[in-house]
Amino acid sequence: MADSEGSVEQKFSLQEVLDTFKLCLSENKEVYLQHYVAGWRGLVKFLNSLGSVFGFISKDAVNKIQVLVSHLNGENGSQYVTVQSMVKYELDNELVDLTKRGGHPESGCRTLLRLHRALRWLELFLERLRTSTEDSKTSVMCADAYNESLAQHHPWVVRKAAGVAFCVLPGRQAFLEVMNVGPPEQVVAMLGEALPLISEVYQITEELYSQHNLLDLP
Ligand code: 1PX
Repeated sequence: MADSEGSVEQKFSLQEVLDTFKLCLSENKEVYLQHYVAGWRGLVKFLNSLGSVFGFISKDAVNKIQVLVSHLNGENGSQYVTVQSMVKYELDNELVDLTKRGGHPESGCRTLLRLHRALRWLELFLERLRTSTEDSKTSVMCADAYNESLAQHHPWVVRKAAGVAFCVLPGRQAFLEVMNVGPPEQVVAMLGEALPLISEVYQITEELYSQHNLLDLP
């Protein structure tokens, strides 16, 4: 399995994240929570390799991953096999704060929604990276993708901190190198393979959340 739980030294590889997102979708297009979380673990590993400026971002992502893992490993874990079953279970049992924060601040639904919004950022960013040229700036691609997606859900202070972090991102070439795929053309090819998968997982989750009116969970 592509999950790298517990491994501290393993290097990030885009291939590994790609494999995990491949495993995310079941035959009838349900999203396996276990692999979704493993995909995020891989991405966080990458973020950590970029340095401590990104610590506050990675900390929040790890926190959300842990909340989901504890649902998965909890006594009702069998209800959390897919995002679809999680949504059904939590809604049927009134385990989600729907309009304001209350007794369920760590529901699977609201926690996954935060990562889901971040997945849209990832999709936009990777698409920019894929189609970028040698003189493109990662900081600009990252900020543009952020402003188009996640930023709309963040207060001023978080947007400000994110903006500062983007400025210290490595340049395009170094960035492509830390992906551990090979020469730039190969990274671009792999991104071309990864993006439709990420996009499909995003789209399926988005539709599910929209059907159940869950896109604005507090
Ligand atoms: C192959 C290239 C891969 C790049 C991988 C990068 C992985 C990025 C992981 C980002 C995960 C961000 C999760 C954010 C979830 C969130 O929106 N949380 C906020 C709301 O949570 P709450 O529980 O309070 O409702 C929370 O306030 C967030 C705080 C942290 C700041 C989040 C800024 C996100 C910027 C995303 C861009 C990451 C830049 C990475 C550069 C490559």
